[in-house]
Order: sequence, then structure tokens, then C-alpha cells
Amino acid sequence: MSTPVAAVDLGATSGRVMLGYVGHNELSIRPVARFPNTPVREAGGLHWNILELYRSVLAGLAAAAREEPGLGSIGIDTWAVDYALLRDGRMLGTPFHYRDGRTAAGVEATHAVVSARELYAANGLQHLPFNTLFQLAADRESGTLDGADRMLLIPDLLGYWLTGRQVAERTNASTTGLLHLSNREWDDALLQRVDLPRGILPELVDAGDRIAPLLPTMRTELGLARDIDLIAVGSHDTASAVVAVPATTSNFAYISCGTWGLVGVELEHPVITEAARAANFTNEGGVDGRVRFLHNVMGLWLLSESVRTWESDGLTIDLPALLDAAAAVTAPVAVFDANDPGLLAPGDMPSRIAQLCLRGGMPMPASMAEFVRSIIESLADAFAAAVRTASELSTQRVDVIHLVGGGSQNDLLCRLVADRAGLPVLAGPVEATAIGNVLIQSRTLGAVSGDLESLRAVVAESLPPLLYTPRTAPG
Ligand code: ADP
Ligand code: LRH
Repeated sequence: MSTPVAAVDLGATSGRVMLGYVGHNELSIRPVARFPNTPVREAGGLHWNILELYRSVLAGLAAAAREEPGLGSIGIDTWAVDYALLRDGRMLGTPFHYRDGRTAAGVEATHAVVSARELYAANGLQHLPFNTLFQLAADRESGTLDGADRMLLIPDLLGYWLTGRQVAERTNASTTGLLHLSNREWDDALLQRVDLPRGILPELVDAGDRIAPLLPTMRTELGLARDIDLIAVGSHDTASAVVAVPATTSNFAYISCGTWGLVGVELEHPVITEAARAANFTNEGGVDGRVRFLHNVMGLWLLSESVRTWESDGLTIDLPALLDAAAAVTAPVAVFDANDPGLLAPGDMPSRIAQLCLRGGMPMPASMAEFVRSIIESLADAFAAAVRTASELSTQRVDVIHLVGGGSQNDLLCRLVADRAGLPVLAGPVEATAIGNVLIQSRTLGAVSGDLESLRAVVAESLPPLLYTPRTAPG
């Protein structure tokens, strides 16, 4: 009998608490709670609604404990880069959301002392204006950092509130830009150069480590009958999603497709060539010391933010029906640059896409269905290109693309990626992130053993992905 574990996974589309069960060659997972994760704007910027989320997480965990009194452990993942500042253990202000525009000042201040090339050599990260070091630099410039004695990434903040222990899990810490690529330790020299206080950074832990037992007060709050540990998982959601890719060959690329499309390959060693930097490929830290060599493509954010705009105009949108209508479009549609940085911020997405079409002399979508078709075609094009680039830059052969996450339910997208890449696409699991989270906890508890390949074999066996065969040869 497998021990049930609880996975907390906070994505941009929703937060969820899932119960997971892993045995020798079997895995299952089911949702216990799902709740919105909507940022809040106030005059000072765009923020996490962190206390409301924490309340929802506690309610979800309490429900998990009611359903499974023998709950074995808890693991937490969220999206990367964002953090809270604390002083004497208390949170200062409300964490910023990375889509807040404040980071430009941080990029400028940082690049004034360290060039983009030097940064890449040190941390191996693609340039994203919201990488934690730029956010922290912006906070220093604005005085927000004043008085802070600790920075905790969001999963580590929630973990601290549950256990009282302050740590930084390494896969997520790798997205800060403050870990050195050579040893994945905090980069003291870089911190000094960019004038960020070393003392705010906590001790590093690895996915699979036991962080600490829950505080007695939290145990009572959750109605848990016995002591259980918070276990460090790949607390960067993408790291957890890559753990759960049901690959049965080493020649695979992955697309972790939700709000973002994270497209790349898994490597043993980083690639920090000038070509990789120019292509804006990142070397994020994976579970078990692997390297996630990937590029951030804007992802289904383009669709969800368009839907949000249409809904705020008073329209009622049924996503599956809209995707069916997009699949039925036969007119040629614009393929715009899904990587355009102008698409990052919240706001009127259809107008921004229309501007891109206009500027590129491309056909303007004439209906909502054509808009959606144009978005999906553009994403598929960017995904296929990123797979090709990942393979070329890393010399890793790719025979199959695994598309995991919420986007794997998008039949049109999966089909178009296969066609544009000229490679088979294996779609699913939808909840790859939560599954990766569950697998690492279960391995620590001893319910399953082995390397990532063994864990992936369990996923492939229990949740076989759906095959999309390309109608074209490799491009
Ligand atoms: P995140 O972890 O970033 O919150 P998810 O992996 O949960 O993202 O994926 C969310 C995305 O999945 C949505 O933006 C939506 O485009 C897509 N999605 C959700 N449900 C469906 C569905 N029934 N059909 C097609 N796509 C879907
Ligand atoms: C995906 C993700 C991605 C990061 C972005 C901030 O949810 O974690 O890997 O680049 O959010």
C-alpha cells in the first residue's frame, strides 16, 4: 500500500492541493481543492494575494488530512522567481508579481555593473527582466529592500509558515540568477558586485530533503493526528513538471505548457556558449542535479489574457467551444512572434496581437476564432522552433516531443506542434507539475526508488500519453 502525500501546486491559472499515491509501478493523483490565484493591483504595483492563497492552501491541506488521516508528507511548488522580504521572521509588505513593470530599473542598475555576457557565464540564465536578481535590484533602488534581513521564494515562504524553518530549495533558487552555475551555491562574488546583501539568502536544500516537521500549531490547524514532514520537492513548478515527463527514451524534448511554454531538453551539463546566450536559452537547475536547458515561450498566457479581455468586454467565453471553432478555421491566419516582450504585461492582449499583425503586414484576424487560431499557430511555430534550437545548441538528438501541463488538453495545439516540428508529440499528463511534486515526496518516503528515468517509467505506465503523429517530415 502506498502512503498518500499532499502536493500544493500554485500555478497562474489556479492553485491546487492534490492527493497523490505512488506504489512500485503505479501512480494516481486526485484534486482535493482548486482555487484562483489572481494577482491584485494597487497603486504601488501588481502583487500576489499571498494571505488569501495561504488560507486556501491550509483549507486544502485540512481537507486532504480529513480524506487521508495517514497522510505521509507535504510538498509545495509554485512558479519561479518571486519572493517575500522578511524582517525578524515577519513578512514586509506583499510579494510583487513578476509581471509587475518595476523590474526595468533593476535590469538597468544591474547591467551598469555586470554585462549580460558576464551574467550568463556566472548563472547560465536566459535574460528575463523579472529574474529575481533584477527584482531585488529594483527593490534596492526603490528602498523596498531597506530593513529586510531575509528573502524567501514563495514555496519556501509557505514552507516557513508551516514549519518555522527558512530555506531555499535549489531548483527554484536556480531561477534567481544568484546561484553560481559551477557549484549551484549562492554566488558571493556576484552578490557583492551587484550590491545585494548576502545575509538575506537562506540555507540551500535539495529536492528530496526533509525540510522539517510541521509546527505543532499548524498540525492542529490542519487537524493532523501525527507529525508529518514538509519535504522539499522541485519547488520550481517547471522542475517538478520535467520530473513527470513520461519519457521512455533519452532523445526527447519537453514542452511544459500552461501559462508559459517552457521548451527544451534535459542535460547533465550546462551549455553556456555565445550561441545559447544569443538564443536566450536558460540552464535552470533540475531535480537530481540535472540541467533544464530551455527557452521561455510566452505560452497560453496569450490565450488566457485574450479571454480575460473579451470577458471584461462583457462576452461569455466557453474555452473548449472556442478551441473547436479555431480548429475549424480554414482561412490563412497570421503567425506572429509569440516571444515578443510586448506581450508579457497584463492588459488588452487582442489589441497588442493585432498591432503585431499590422506591423508585420500579416492578415488581421477577422473573428474570435481566427484570433485564437492565430495564437495557437504562433505558439506551435515558436514551440517547434525552440525544440529545434534546443537540439542544435545542446547536440541532444530529439526523436519525440513530450507536451505536458494544461496545454496538453489543447488538441489543436498538440496537432500543430507535431506538424510544425515534424516530430511525434506525446501529450500529457495534464497535472505533470503536481505529479512531479508527488513523486519526489514518495521517493523520500521510500514508496518508490530510483533515478528520474525510473520515476518517469512509473508515469508512462500509469498515465500513458496521447500520441499525435506529424503529417510532415522534420523541419
Ligand atoms: P499553470 O500551471 O500555468 O496555471 P496549467 O498547466 O494549469 O497552467 O494550464 C492552464 C492552461 O490549460 C489554460 O491556460 C488553458 O489554456 C489550458 N486548458 C485548461 N483546460 C483546458 C481544456 N479543457 N481544453 C484545452 N485547454 C485547456
Ligand atoms: C512557469 C514558470 C516559469 C518561469 C515563470 C516565472 O510557471 O515557473 O518556469 O520562468 O513561471
